[in-house]
Amino acid sequence: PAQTLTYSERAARHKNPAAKLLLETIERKNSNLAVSVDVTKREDFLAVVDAVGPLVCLIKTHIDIIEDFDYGLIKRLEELSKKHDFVIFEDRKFADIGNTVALQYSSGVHKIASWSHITNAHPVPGPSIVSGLASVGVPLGRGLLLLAEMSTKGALATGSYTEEAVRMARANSQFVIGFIAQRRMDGVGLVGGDVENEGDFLILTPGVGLEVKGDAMGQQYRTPDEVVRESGCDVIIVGRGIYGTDLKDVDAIRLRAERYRKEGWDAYLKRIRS
Ligand code: BMP
Repeated sequence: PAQTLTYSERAARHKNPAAKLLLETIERKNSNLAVSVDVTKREDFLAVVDAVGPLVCLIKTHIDIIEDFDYGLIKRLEELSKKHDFVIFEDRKFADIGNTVALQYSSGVHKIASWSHITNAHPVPGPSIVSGLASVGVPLGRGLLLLAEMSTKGALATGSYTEEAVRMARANSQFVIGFIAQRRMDGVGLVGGDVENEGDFLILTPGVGLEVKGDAMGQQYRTPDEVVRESGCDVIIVGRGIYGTDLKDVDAIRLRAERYRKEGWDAYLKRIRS
């Protein structure tokens, strides 16, 4: 099972270019840390990305919250991605019919498919959301994550919904590279199948924090060790725990990123050695 393999062993087995790139980047940088840069001003966004860039495998964006967005920001983000060697994941959470999501992914102000290596979707519309996004993303070598679970209190993505999400991924594993989830999905919803030969899905996990257990709006946090070692997830996604409340203090941001990077990496080393 993928859980006991190294990231580079898994990179060699993947065909999807985005999955390969992410796994190789994790190994090269000894970092399974993704930072979610949820800030609303372009210059703050770029400053945080530049500060944490050397320490992360991936930068997660919510590009639609940037108030002074123009396409030049994408060029700057791509330059930083090359300079610091990280993958880009636009956390768009598509959730509409195939035709609409294909347009939302390719077009509009943000043209997500043209710059984001990875994006994600809610499985709620059924398999047509994957084929709609694949029509745009596959020719560009992109990868898709399905939201199989969520980190929030009272989330509805549980039980048979989660199982169906995993089945949708298995049926489209050239484009669906993994899940946003809280645990490994190996064998989930598999009826009479062969768990040993289960495809290798990446698990990217938000709801990670070292200082607090949650926020006032339903978010719930676990530690990198709980997420990576105990639950077998592959990438920790951290937002406020790293960029904090003072966006000008880039030294403090960098220090927090290094702390999470080390905790996430140590948890992975413990996992593969156990
Ligand atoms: P923070 O670490 O500040 O709580 O941010 C978490 C980030 O991960 C947010 O960008 C949020 O949109 C995202 N996220 C989440 O928190 N839980 C999920 O289940 C799925 C998410 O994409």
